[in-house]
Amino acid sequence: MTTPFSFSLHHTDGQARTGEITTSRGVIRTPAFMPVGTAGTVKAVQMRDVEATGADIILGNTYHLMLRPTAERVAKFGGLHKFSTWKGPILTDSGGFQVMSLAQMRKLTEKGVEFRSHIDGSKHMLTPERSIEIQCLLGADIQMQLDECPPFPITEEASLESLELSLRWAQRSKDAFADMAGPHQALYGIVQGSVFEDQRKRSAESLQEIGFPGYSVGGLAVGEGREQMFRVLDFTTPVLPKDKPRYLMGVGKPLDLVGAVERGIDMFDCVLPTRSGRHGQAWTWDGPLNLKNAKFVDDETPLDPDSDCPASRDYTKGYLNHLFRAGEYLGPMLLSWHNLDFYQRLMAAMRAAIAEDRFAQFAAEFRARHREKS
Ligand code: PRF
Repeated sequence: MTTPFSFSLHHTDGQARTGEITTSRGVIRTPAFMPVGTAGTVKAVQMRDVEATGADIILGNTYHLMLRPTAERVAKFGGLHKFSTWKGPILTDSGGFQVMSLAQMRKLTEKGVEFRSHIDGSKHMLTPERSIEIQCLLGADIQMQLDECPPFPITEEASLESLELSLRWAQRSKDAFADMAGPHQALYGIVQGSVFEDQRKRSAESLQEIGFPGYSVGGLAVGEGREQMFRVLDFTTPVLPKDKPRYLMGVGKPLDLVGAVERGIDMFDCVLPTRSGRHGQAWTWDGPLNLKNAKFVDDETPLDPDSDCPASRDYTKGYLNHLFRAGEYLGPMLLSWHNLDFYQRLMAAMRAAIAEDRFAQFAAEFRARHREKS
């Protein structure tokens, strides 16, 4: 018997919550950060090393995998878990957001979104039903409804129209999921509504009428800025059910994570730790460091002697500086690994602070120490 999907809330401290999501492939401790494994790989980091950082779940992308190597081919290999060697749970995004940011030609209709591949220009159609079919072929444990993430800024009228479309797609996604998936899998609805309070409320309420085992907050971190994002979360999380996980999509920097956890978010994903790691940026308790900077040439200290991650503990900043200056592959590999480790340690610290009713103090201390400009 496979374990059905469930969420249990262990403790709350203000709006911040800690708990566990149980899936047939393992437990996800929340608040959780999901490393992004877009194309079936967490870029430049081996799965065993991702696991050793303490990540309980990774994210995969419908859009990239449907184009290459195709969902059908992944299914032939036994699904994305076997194909990639990641044994824990996998969450997949539905594809609409990536179509809008990456595909060459896009035509949005009631039926779905038609687009041309950014890889070879071939034509494809993604409907709510096809997105779920692909996510099932991949074997995703947590799946996303197809939605439209509108650009920012957007007028109230255009946002409402987009939101209504996403709600109709939510129902179609749920119907398709009921036909194709099992009780060990879960489908999340995605709250949209840009920065408009009444629209966010309408979205959250309508999604709850359809009924989902988890709720994502989409349409944020699209250029509105941190303060606006926090303001939207301030009125969005209170209208979501307490007993279901809440996932803030595509967020963010460490200070975004702390502020969003403070506002009741349970799950995150972001390319930042791996992407910035590939470009020479290391995230630390004190803030980001640019390891390419000449000031590190003779620095004989590691990024974090207290970590048990080899990338953080065993290599000097001077060596990392050398790797980036010499264009060596190991530079991006080590910094991606270090950044993932730092993100997991930040999440673990937040979970412990919530469990011990000292989250406000933790957040204040973190904000006092963490400087975003290096
Ligand atoms: N919708 C989906 N995926 C997403 C987003 C969204 O709004 C965002 C917005 N930050 C990131 N990824 N489906």
